[in-house]
Amino acid sequence: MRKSVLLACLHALLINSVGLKGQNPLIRHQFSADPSARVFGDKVYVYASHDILATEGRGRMGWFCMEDYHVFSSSNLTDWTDHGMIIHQNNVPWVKPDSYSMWAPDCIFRNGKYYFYFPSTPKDTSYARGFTVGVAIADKPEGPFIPQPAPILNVRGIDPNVFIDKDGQAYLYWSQGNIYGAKLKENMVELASEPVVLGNLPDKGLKEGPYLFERNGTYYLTYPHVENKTERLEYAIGDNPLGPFKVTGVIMDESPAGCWTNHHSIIQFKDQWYLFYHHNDYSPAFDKARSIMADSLFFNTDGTIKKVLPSYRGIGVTNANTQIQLDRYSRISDKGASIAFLDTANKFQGWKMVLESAGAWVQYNSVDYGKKKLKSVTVRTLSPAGGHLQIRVQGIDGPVLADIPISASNEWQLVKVSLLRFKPGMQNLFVILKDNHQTAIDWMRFE
Ligand code: FUB
Repeated sequence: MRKSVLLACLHALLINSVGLKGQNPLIRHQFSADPSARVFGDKVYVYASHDILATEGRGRMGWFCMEDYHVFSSSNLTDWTDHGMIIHQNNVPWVKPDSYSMWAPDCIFRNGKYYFYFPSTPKDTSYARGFTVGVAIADKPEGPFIPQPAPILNVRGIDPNVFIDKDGQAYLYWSQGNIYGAKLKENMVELASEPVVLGNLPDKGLKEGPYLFERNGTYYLTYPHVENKTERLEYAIGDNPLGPFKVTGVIMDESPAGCWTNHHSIIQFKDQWYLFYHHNDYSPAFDKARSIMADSLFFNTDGTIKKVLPSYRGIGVTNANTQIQLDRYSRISDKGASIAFLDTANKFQGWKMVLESAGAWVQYNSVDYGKKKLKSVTVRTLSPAGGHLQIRVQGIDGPVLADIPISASNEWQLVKVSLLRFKPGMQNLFVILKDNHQTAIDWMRFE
């Protein structure tokens, strides 16, 4: 094993023990992209690609640079574990060494095994002149995954996605300008039919990243498509896993920050549907360094999908006795409320909430206060002129939980006050600035 691979493994083991906290972006210690979320047992696993920044001699500057994959899991959608690197480009026999082209993957369970599908550049161009797709197999969802010696024959392209129908037939989808599909053999590593171009999708504009699922007998083929200038997530429906499909709608509009790609997956977990996707929040100036996000997804009664608006709040419940990152808000006031990086030199430090005029507010949904009476709240805050915050629940005019006068300081400080009352259970949290003294909030926690 190469030294770089060994170091990556050690790094992953360290991260594994740290634990990551929900909200968007979901993964907060490294870039992550192309999430393929899967429900295995009572957990959600996310197989993601891993953007790194190209440097001289490492990848192509200004382009995607991806050498390995990580898998993340959660049983509550709030606490995520990084299981570390599962595949590295230089440990796959057929991948061209140091090609940094480990693009969007997928994973599926069949007959006691986990099959991980990934695209990359083959060293032997007789497989494909660009990308092809290979498989690695494991006994557990987090690996270890053993790569097959050769890629799947007759597949040229990127973004593999696998679907197993109710009758047990498995299908492989991928993209190369168009979206292709073919049946897979029972062994899951060979095609059982000639690839076909999936029909009746938009003719113009790149389509890629297919993700197919079935609900109530309808097959939903979902895919990023460039209708205008950058990708948006669209879907088409059909009666058969290989189509034909009817273009039906948009799942998510183009990234408001201009991230050119989006790539997604859709799962149902404990009666709720979720969309996993990516934007470039930790790298606003370079959209090839992306971060995965997740938001709830809802269907209309006729089976069409309601458009998903990207949020900072994301998914999962936040316990009141953990650090509540208000900058990952559900809503803010039209005036006087904004977010900013805590440290522009290290964006993985995250953001702060900035309130600057009397009446400016932030709403943070789904905080679990539990049953046991909480007595105080601590806020990490910075307020040069000394601001005055108020915490309410249930609404902007709801019961006041705490009044927090902050003394003037140019340093971050921890301010702790007693709660005026306690409201048990799940609540939406509102924080309001009562004066015109600019006040930044890193986090708050109830005790
Ligand atoms: O991550 C590299 C490529 O960008 C993926 O394969 C595409 O789907 C797009 O997200």
